[in-house]
Amino acid sequence: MVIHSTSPMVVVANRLPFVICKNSKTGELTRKYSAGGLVTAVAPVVVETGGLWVGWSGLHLEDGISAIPESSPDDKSPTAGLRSDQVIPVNLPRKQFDDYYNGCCNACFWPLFHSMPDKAVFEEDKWEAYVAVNEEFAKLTMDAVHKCYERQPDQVPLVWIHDYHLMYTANYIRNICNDEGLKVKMAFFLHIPFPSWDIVRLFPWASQLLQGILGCDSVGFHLEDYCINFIDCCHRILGCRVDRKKRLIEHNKRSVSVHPLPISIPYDRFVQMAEEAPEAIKNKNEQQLLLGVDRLDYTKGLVKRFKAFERLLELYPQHIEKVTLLQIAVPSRTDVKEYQELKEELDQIVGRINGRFTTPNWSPIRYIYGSVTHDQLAAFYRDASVALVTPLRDGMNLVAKEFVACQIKEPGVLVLSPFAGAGVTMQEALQVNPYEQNQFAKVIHRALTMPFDERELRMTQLRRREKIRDVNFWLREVLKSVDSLDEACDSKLLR
Ligand code: GDG
Repeated sequence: MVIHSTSPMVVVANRLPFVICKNSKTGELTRKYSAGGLVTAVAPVVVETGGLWVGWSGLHLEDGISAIPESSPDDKSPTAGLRSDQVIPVNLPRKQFDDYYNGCCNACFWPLFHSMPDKAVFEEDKWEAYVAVNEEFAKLTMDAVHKCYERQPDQVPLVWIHDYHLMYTANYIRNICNDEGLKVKMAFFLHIPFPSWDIVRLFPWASQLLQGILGCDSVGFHLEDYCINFIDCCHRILGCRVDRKKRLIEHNKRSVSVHPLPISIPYDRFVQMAEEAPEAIKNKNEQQLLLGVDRLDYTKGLVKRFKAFERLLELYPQHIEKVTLLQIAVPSRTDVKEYQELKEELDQIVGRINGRFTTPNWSPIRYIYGSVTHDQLAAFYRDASVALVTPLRDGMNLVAKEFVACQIKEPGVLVLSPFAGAGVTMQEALQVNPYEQNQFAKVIHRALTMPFDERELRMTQLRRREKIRDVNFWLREVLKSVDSLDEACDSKLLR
């Protein structure tokens, strides 16, 4: 589907839509594309509007990237049309990148924004690295803005900044634009939750952070609740005047609009993959598959999920030899200690549960520490009886949506935590509070034994909603929220 936007779109994200690989012998650079819903949806708009993408290439300053390689002739990915002069790589010294990315983004903002402040590490030098890196992103974004004006002088570029890595970038861009007398539209989208005031104020530099985001004209979150939290923080921490009903914040004599924009998936692409993928499970009639698909991250609640599964086997032994839990845990942030410890804990729990219940013909848990191909993933989604999407906290969670899209055969059941953003709209799922083991086990049992009619009814409703509200719908809503800027925010201050 083509999405029309006249403004050249400049996407600013921690990563480019592909990584650059350097051949250690020849020094040759190539692009490696990793498919994700966001890139699939957004890259074509950047191409179509003659925009640019600013982000980290996967290499460091020490690696000495001279130029961005063009896409290869056989490249069929959504980024194939992105010419090298539409890509601006951010190359940083390794140490600075590490302080910014691991030290501040992953060790501080990630746990804090998932309302797990005890895990958050607050360190001044890491915050300083974050600020410096955000400034570097802003400078390179200005190069992109200049290129847009050279190529399309009559169009005001739309700068779209993504996620918790770049919350301080917009303010810099605004200051430079003001100095140069340049006009840009600026939007920010946060992919993780925005927590309540009581959590945000623990961050020692909270007011600077909020002012950084308020450099934008339009700020988007997955949920209404996250919008409310952000508006509340601007009011209570910065003392801004706010209009909660219209979701407007007054800052530095400007109005900033706030929008709930729940992200989604390329639904039809997942349906097609499910139609084409080979059988995932043998002996399907005798075996039921419980499926979990997550990055290995403490927010995803894997420890509690395994323990609830163990409780299920204790409370309902009829599932022994009949049900298998297949957990795909994709390695993530492997150089952070917290993640290494979690991996060890999970290895032990899986070993213990399998040791306790395995019979000559069956093991209760199949645990893949790694990733599977998209086709395999679609086959698992299609053939699973139950998907367990039970994070302790999650901005949205795309796995819940991908699972229902792929459920093209016998309808299965989605077990969903209300602490995922997806839990707010996917009301026909079986909701479970992952913190309480007995209830958790009972809900899994209910899912495994649910009558066909009820499964079908729930799944049909879930699929209908996700088909309509897919990632293209989301992108159109984002563009609408930016288009409405002129009328809503053109310096009309709150009364
Ligand atoms: C952040 C927010 C928000 C997983 N295993 C494999 C694989 N995956 C893909 C899934 C899915 C993606 O990874 C995971 O997306 P989630 O949304 O579940 O989670 P985060 O990575 O934490 O994403 C989240 C999201 O941003 C978007 O705004 O929903 O709340 O935390 O697409 O399919 N893909 C393949 N093999 C695997 O083994 N190919």
